[in-house]
Amino acid sequence: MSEYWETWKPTERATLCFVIRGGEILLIRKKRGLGAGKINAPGGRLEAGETAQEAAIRETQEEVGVTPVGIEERGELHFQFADGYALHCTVFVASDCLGEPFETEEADPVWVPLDGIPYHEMWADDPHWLPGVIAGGRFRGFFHFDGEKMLTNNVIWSNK
Ligand code: 8DG
Repeated sequence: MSEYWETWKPTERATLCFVIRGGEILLIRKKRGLGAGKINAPGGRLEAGETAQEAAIRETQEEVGVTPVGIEERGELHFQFADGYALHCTVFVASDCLGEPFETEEADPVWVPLDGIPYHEMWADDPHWLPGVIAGGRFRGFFHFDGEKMLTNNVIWSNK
């Protein structure tokens, strides 16, 4: 890993929570905020005093009305944007959720078959790590973006 990332500090911290159950994955069409219009997992920025896991659960509840269960941390994303914004994002996978997802002001939920993930509607880095996460892997990813354009990518997988 380059010296650049060793000294890198995020401006903000966020989470993503992928509920994967019965061959399907719970995704959202995000309606507002960073990445509006894109397909993503539920998630968002940490509030003061919250752990990443608490934020992942809260954001999933707020965005699509379900509570993820069997949650485990599977990766860390490091995003450096050209305008200076730096975002750290912890990636969680949940094995189930309580309740039925419903549309909110923030997001429209959709269950997608694992072999039909719409990467062309997602952030450009996602195909570099989401397939490995679905296969059970753990990773750290490091990316430079200029707006929505990915400039560099580096994903490191750890042994299971
Ligand atoms: P808001 O309510 O304050 O508007 O938003 P929030 O929910 O607090 O934060 P957000 O704007 O939704 O946070 C950005 C979300 O997007 C957060 O979950 C991390 C996620 N995200 C990025 N970049 C990328 C990316 O490249 N890939 C994926 N899959 N997710 C990303 O910010």
